[in-house]
Amino acid sequence: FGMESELRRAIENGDMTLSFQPICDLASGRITAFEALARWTTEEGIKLSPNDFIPVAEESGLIVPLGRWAMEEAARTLAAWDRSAGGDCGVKVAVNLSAIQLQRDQIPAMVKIALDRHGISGARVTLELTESALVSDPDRISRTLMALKDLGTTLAMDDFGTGYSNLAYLQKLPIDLLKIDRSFVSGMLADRDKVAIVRAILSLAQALGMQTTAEGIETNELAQTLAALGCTYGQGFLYARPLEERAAYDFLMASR
Ligand code: G
Ligand code: G
Ligand code: MN
Ligand code: NA
Repeated sequence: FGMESELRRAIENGDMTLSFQPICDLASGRITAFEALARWTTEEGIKLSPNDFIPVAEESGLIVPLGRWAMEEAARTLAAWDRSAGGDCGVKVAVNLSAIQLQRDQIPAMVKIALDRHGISGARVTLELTESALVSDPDRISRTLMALKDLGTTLAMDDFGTGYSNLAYLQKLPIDLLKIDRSFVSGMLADRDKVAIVRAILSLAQALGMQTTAEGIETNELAQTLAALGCTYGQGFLYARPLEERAAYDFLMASR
């Protein structure tokens, strides 16, 4: 079917790229990581958003090669930034993992191969999972996440609060960080219900010994409020939009 074969080709011929959006320590403003976000420019020059093609990739199973490509490309980019910086460039890279990938691929082996190929330590990588990854076979997911922790990676729960949150289960898994979904963060200064939800997530994270990242920060006031509430990291247009590889590196260097 059309989009499927085009997607397969895009992965092979370089029409798929990664953009990088900075994640900052809210207290210091320092960039601590970049989230790698897939971008597809079709042969007709149309830019497709992951929201358009990730679902297709998941339904067709192409999320497995796409996910491998993204991990590989993220590790390659970090190694290139380190070389440019003449050593550890000082940031992590965050890579999104789809629930379907976790079911269908040998994720720890896949991640290890990409890290080894580019000489990147697992401690430099955050893996962003969604709550939907946790609904299937608890024992299997638990083993997979433990193996990813053994590689030294940080595990983040993406879009937290929007999916199925089995809190008892969340507490048993080696999750390091909750990413508070943008839908709760943006507009929260004018919405007491959103503030209540964000506070509840922050206190849950604290009780479970997890760090937090607020997504969708567009104003300084919001960044300051979230920092005062105890949120660890922030991400959003206030800091930068997702940037191409080179622009992200320049942005990082200019921030130091
Ligand atoms: O970059 P943008 O906001 O358009 O991303 C939309 C969604 O697509 C985000 O929720 C993001 O997590 C997801 N996404 C982006 N890149 C990847 C990827 O490489 N793999 C997976 N599984 N999801 C991705
Ligand atoms: O779900 P996930 O966090 O993986 O998605 C990240 C996406 O959110 C990126 O595609 C990015 O373009 C988008 N995004 C990042 N920061 C902001 C922001 O401050 N405002 C809005 N509206 N979108 C954002
Ligand atoms: Mn994400
Ligand atoms: Na998100």
